[in-house]
Amino acid sequence: MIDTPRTSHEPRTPGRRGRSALRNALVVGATLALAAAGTVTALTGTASAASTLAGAAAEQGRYFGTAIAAGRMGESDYMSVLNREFDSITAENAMKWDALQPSRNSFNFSTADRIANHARSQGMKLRGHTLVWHSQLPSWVTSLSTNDLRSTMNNHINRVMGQYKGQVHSWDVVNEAFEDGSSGARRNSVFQQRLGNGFIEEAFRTARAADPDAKLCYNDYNTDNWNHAKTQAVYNMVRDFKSRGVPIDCVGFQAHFNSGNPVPSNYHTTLQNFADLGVDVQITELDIAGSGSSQAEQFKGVTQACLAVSRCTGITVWGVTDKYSWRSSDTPLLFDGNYNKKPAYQGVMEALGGSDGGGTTGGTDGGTDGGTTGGGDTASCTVTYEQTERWGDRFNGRVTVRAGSAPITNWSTTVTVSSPQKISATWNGTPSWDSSGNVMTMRPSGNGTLAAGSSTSFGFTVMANGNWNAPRLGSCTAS
Ligand code: 9MR
Repeated sequence: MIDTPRTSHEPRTPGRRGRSALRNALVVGATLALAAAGTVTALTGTASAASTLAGAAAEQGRYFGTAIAAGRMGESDYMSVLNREFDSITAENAMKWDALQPSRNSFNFSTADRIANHARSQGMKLRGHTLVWHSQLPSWVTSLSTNDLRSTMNNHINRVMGQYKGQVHSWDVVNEAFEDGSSGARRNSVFQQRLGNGFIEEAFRTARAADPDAKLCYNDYNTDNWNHAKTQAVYNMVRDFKSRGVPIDCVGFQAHFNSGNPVPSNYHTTLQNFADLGVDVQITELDIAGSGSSQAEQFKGVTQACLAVSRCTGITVWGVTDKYSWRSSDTPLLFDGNYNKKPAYQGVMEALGGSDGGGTTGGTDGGTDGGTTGGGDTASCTVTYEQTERWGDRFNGRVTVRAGSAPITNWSTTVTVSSPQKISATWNGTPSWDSSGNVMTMRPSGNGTLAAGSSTSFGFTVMANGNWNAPRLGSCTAS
């Protein structure tokens, strides 16, 4: 379930063999789908840039994720932006110790499971945050004796990683174990006090045994500037772990930036130096206080720094919308409180080489920021996906396109499958393809008119080739 990161940035154009395999799959799949579904549209090959964060990041061999709050999962705008734009989820709070083991040996996975199930149903990856952390730690833990704390820490890791085994691509095994400032010292947490420096190593060894397929990360903040003592202290620990064979696969850079702690000019150097130790690096909690073009430039810079480091495998922003950010007044995210794309979004997309994508599902009022369409009387549409049939080697999907509160005369949306999946047939729409063959842009067959609130649907067959993840939908653009 772990994707192997690509180590170069050349476009994923299928080679000669890939192309002919694709053509064969199309012919076979088209025949099968003909029997199953009637009309089959011939497939053509027009290029178009990906129009969502996840789609554009995938073109660069990266994931693009967000933290989500379980309590917001009932909000349709929140969910449609989540499902459209992102392909990896981190639980903002639901997988922390106080949420999962509020009292000794009493585990409660229900909220975290809802998040994990959502990720699975959408074919998204899941990041695990976090196993051992001094914060959001119930008070019963802090009063344990040394031996009790050791077995409790290991038990917590085993139970939680066991619950999500095979689902979490990367776990933050230990979070924020170093002090800020110039000391480079370990943080004086209960784990440090009782178990000493060795608790970090012990946590990683336990974690490796609990889920050998998950990537094991050390995660921290204020480790972005290469010259900072904290960065050096974490680097020295990772170097020591690698030299002694302590299992560590990745380092998470939280990347909470503001004017007092701006994106450093040596950020790329930091990421590259860690990667050179033989670990992946991930940007795990990105948010940047600010607005407008200055915020956009910083988001662009961070994204470029990740793309410049082949072992930087993905970016996670710390929330979907400014209105639910842990520091909302800083407006640090990519979507404003009405789910309009901000200049920061365009900054990330420019770095990823994606197209802005145009319309969003909108919020409750009209979009204001050029590339978006909102509600009101502006033409808009939303898209939803469901799997309709499944066979031993393939499945059929149906996408329903629904007009917003105004009638529309045309629409388009994208469906992205993940390699080695291939879309082998389509019906009730006119598809075109990007150069990878993984991103299908679908437009109406003939008349694209829809009355306000009414819907139409198109369908397609996906040859699974062993990958049963749901396809990802891009934005729906209407006129
Ligand atoms: O965003 C999280 C917020 O909702 C919680 O109240 C807070 C409690 O500590 O944790 C926030 O997330 C933190 C993350 O788990 C670790 N790095 C710093 C994040 C922002 O504080």
